[in-house]
Amino acid sequence: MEQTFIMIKPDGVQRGLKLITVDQSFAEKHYADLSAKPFFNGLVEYIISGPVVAMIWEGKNVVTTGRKIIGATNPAESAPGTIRGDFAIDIGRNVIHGSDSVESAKKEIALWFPESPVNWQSSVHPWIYE
Ligand code: DAT
Ligand code: MG
Repeated sequence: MEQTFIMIKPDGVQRGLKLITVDQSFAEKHYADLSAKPFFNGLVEYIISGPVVAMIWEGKNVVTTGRKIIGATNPAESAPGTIRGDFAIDIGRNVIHGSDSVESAKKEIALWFPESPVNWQSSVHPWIYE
């Protein structure tokens, strides 16, 4: 079968074509449940300090499985092979976010993707799911 290689090149990344920058009030909404924590202001500053890549992952048990792939909140406690375990050191620079429950995932997706994303199913779906 024919194949093609596609890559977002450095200028595409630098120009923010695949990235989102959020402002303070948006970040405060995203982390609203942590507003009483002593690290809240630092956390908001960190999240608005540069562009992020926002994604929706879809799949069976994806909230729990996504959190397993991401690893524990504190990278020092994240297992090797997890994203935080392999790529982060400090809790305040733990490189990746993932919703902690189906309910917060719904809230966060509504916040980050106010226009409902296209709902589609891959043609390989029946080859992956029973
Ligand atoms: P998670 O991101 O694993 O869901 P969380 O929702 O409890 O963790 O906290 C959100 C982020 O806040 C977390 O990814 C990193 C930061 N954070 C959490 N606890 C912290 C702490 N004790 N000191 C500094 N930053 C903290
Ligand atoms: Mg959380």
